[in-house]
Amino acid sequence: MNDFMGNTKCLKEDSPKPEPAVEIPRLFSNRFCPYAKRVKIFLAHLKIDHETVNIDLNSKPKWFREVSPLAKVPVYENNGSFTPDSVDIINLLAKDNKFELSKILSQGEFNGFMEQIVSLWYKICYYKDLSVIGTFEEALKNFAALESFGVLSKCKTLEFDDVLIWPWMEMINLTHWEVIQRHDALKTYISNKSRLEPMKLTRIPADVFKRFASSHDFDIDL
Ligand SMILES: N[C@@H](CCC(=O)N[C@@H](CS)C(=O)NCC(=O)O)C(=O)O
Repeated sequence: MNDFMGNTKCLKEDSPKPEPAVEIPRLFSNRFCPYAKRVKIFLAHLKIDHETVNIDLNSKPKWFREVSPLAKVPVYENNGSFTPDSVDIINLLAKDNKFELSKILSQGEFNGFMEQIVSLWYKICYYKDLSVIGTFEEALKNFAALESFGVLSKCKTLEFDDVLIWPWMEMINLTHWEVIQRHDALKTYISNKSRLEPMKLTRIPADVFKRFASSHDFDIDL
């Protein structure tokens, strides 16, 4: 797995708390967390040098709630302040770097992606509920048919929507490659966006993802 994701073992229940980040910002992360990956994609795009501290989500460090009140990754630490939540971190980075965030998908279309496609995908892949496969494929097909997604899929540049949806698109392409192949807009999307540098830097190799999905070992291959 590319080192940009931070190929260091996760801190666990008894791991000591790291000293405050002084020279460069720090991301409390996890190599397999799609929300952390959103932030990694944006950090790569902005070329922001940073340190990565991976957290074991099965055995969280005792001090973790001090930096993350909901005990979730990602959390961005910079100059003594801690920002949780991928969207809040991305907005903060955009503001600090005077980066204009423009969207092609409407808020409703984006929410639909998260509420239908992403949640059904978790049901299938994590909870092995195969009864929703038909509904999942239908939702993906409807998303692929959106005019705005057609526009997004043809853009060969990184758009704000990509930062938010790519981590799941990448995983869906790994787990449901044959469904992607049946829809031109999805195929074009994967093909165009996987060529972008931030996507290359944060890529999960298929074999590593497979081993993680069957073991849920956050330190797999390290
Ligand atoms: N809304 C948060 C969600 C973050 C999130 O759910 N992260 C998961 C890992 S992918 C997590 O830390 N889960 C730990 C837990 O819920 O105990 C964001 O956008 O950053």
